[in-house]
Amino acid sequence: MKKLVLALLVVAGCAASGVAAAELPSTALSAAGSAANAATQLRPAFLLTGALSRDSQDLSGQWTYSKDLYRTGLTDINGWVAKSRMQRYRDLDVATEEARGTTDFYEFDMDRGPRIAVPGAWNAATPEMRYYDGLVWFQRKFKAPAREGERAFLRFEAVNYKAYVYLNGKEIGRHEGGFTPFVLEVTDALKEGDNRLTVGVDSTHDAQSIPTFITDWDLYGGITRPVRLIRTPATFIDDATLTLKPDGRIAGEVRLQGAQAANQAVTVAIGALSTATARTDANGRAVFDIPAPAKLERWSPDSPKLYDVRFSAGGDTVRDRIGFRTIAVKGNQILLNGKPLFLRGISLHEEEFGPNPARNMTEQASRALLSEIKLGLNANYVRLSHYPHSETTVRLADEMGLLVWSEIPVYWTVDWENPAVLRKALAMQAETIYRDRNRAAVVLWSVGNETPVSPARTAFHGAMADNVRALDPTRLVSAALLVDRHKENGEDVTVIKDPLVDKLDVLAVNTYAGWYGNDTLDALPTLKWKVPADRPLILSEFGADALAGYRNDGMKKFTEEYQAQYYRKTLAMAEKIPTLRGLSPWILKDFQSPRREHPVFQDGWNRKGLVSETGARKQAFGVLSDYYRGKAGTAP
Ligand code: GCB
Repeated sequence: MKKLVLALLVVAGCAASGVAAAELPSTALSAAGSAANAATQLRPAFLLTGALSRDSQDLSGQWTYSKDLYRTGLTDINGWVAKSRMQRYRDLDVATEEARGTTDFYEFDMDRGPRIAVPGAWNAATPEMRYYDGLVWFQRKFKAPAREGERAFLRFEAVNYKAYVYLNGKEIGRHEGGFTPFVLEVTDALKEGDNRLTVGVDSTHDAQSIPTFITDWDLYGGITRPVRLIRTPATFIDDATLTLKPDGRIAGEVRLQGAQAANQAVTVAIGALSTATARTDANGRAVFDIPAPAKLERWSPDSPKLYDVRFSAGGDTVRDRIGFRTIAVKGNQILLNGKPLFLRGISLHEEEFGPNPARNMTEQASRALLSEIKLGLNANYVRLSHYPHSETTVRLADEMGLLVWSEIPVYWTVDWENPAVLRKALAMQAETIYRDRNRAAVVLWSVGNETPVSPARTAFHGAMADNVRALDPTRLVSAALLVDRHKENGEDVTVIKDPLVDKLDVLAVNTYAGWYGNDTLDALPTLKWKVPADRPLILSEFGADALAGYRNDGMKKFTEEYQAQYYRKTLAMAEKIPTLRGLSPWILKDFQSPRREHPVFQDGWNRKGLVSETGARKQAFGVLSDYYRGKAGTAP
């Protein structure tokens, strides 16, 4: 095995510089190098925290597109620079050029191409695009009025998986990673009047991408979340954060960018409750550490109180709605605001209700899913699997009162020994944490899902756990681990045999006994679990497929009855684990997966949903809903 000195990796900001994480240099840190140092270097050049509250131009709508399966718009044969007749990003009007009748010709025309809705995955757009996996060029034109003295940025909330961004024919930046936002400055590239924005989107995953090319969910290529043109003053608030610390004080930080960033007065107002001031240092950074106002109401799922928080400095203002709560682990308990808590949850993919989802998480689409969880299932918790979900969803969880498990797609097998892959993972974590750290709902950062134990993999996850703690020491670290079953004194015992547990605050395991494998459902409650007594445990997944409406066929697999009985028996098994502090069964809704090709029961859908893709509740939904109703309000 190659030796990986994980602690010695420097990770430079990736989206920030407009450079893909994979292309970043890897330099060794000095002896002073630490996870904290490395984490600082993961900060993208621009964050625009609170972007959603800013003056902006939403570039959603109908864009045109051009498929480019052989990537000839990026590079020609033998890796040469692309032929000009293939370069989709050129700032030209093909029809006008053709009318001139020169010897030049073009093998694309972005203006006369087919249209597609942005945001949204192309897979849902036309039958031809359903399984398209490769490069597609998108274009839209927009008018930008001149604004003297202001800066302009493009903020992409997510492009799956790689993005190549051009404005008016000029490359603005690149980004790798399908679920995190990136911000590119376009102050100099923006023109008064018409602008041509072209984005190359490559959905292809490989052995070095995160995730790799095999998952259990759909490809969903495209500009899947909104794109906005954002204007700021010349010196502006790039980042503003506020959090309630375990000691009862409120800590925060504001970062200014621009020529006047140093030595500026900064004000933070928490609703009408309190106002604090500070001054930025030479780097434009101001920190706050103030006593929590006596009347501060704590955020919780039962009372998801959010405050309007206003950060002001040097003529710029950013607003956010922030909840204040503490989260901690004590022995085998999880404490929310100091009180023991049981996480009544469910797992969720980012896929809206409907027969042909496009992963377009409008507020309405997201609210429909979260309402089914909060109100239908009586839940207080959601596992947002297996990648960072949209900002819309996380903000709604804040508003509706659902605690959140957040993860990046370090899933199944990853190229553990490759430092470039680790760099991507750490950068992705940083982008997620910087985006969501003002969200009270988010309490758990997960560092992986079902990854097979090996020294290289454990070192990789260990570096991720250190990175999370350096970026955000206020939340808990977990990972969805595999369980191990063996015989002890002739008895079948389920254990966690994974050295990664030493790096985690909360243990979590996925278990599918009764679905995968040969266990009968009646055997489930008798299965013995031997897990650490001094640590909280979550069952991060369990589930069984059922086709909605397939009933009364004995207790066969894929019937609703089988799934319902599977839930009853698994819950009975779970009840016997004394350190169990939460559940997020797999999964709320049937979701698309190219792995699931049984023509009668699956037809391209993973059927472990408690509701069908169109929202029809299966019998097991009622089983879990009743169970959670009984659990609500009882001590864990
Ligand atoms: C798992 C994975 C999840 C799959 C699920 C299944 O363990 O974490 O992504 O979809 O099992 O349905 O098999």
